[in-house]
Amino acid sequence: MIKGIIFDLDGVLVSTDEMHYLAWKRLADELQITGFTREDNRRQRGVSRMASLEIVLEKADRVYTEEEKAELAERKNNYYLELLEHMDESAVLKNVKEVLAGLKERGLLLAVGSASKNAPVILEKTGLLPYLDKISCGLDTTKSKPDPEVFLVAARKLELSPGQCLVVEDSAAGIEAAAAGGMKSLGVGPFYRLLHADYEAPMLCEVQNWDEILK
Ligand code: B16
Ligand code: MG
Repeated sequence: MIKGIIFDLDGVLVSTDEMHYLAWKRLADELQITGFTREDNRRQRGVSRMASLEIVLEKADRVYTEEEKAELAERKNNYYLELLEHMDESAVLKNVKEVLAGLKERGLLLAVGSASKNAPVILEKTGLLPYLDKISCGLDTTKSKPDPEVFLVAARKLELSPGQCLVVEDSAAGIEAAAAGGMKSLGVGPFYRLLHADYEAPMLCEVQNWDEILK
């Protein structure tokens, strides 16, 4: 029986994907990388900052040193943080707070399992913190999805076994990570049909079969 739910953040609870895209695009433009597209950005969903940078640099016409890559990742993050400054509760996806409150009422433990090192800031700015029992994010982990580390850390913080947890994700890397960690998954978001999750819905607020999913 499911006792805890681990939610990915970007694309599941809040909409930050456009801000990530704009920040990476600004960096790509500065590097005169012309072929960076929204399709490339789709592949960046759920993967770490450094892995996302590698996707941008696939189309570069030169090789970058590790030192240069660290600077580029930091530069992108600064652009992203500039965009986050304007973030507020309006970034929360439709009816997410109501869904979280309903799940809490059922007695479930709720956590975030996000690759983002900015997860605590985002949760604070959007008013989502009070709805969550624990946070596991890029600050707690060294391996990025599809490695299950971020979800295993979340389960440990909730004091549950992986089999007692459900992961809600919008990325292929995240669904793979859930399976690798021995957790059932619910795929949501624009690509939900492509994710091969155990359960699926276009958005969190459109999930109809919670009884079946949580049994
Ligand atoms: P940061 P999630 C992920 O968050 C994003 O989907 C992904 O695009 C981003 O590269 C990653 O966080 C790292 O974010 O640069 O803020 O540390 O979907 O796992 O909540
Ligand atoms: Mg995501």
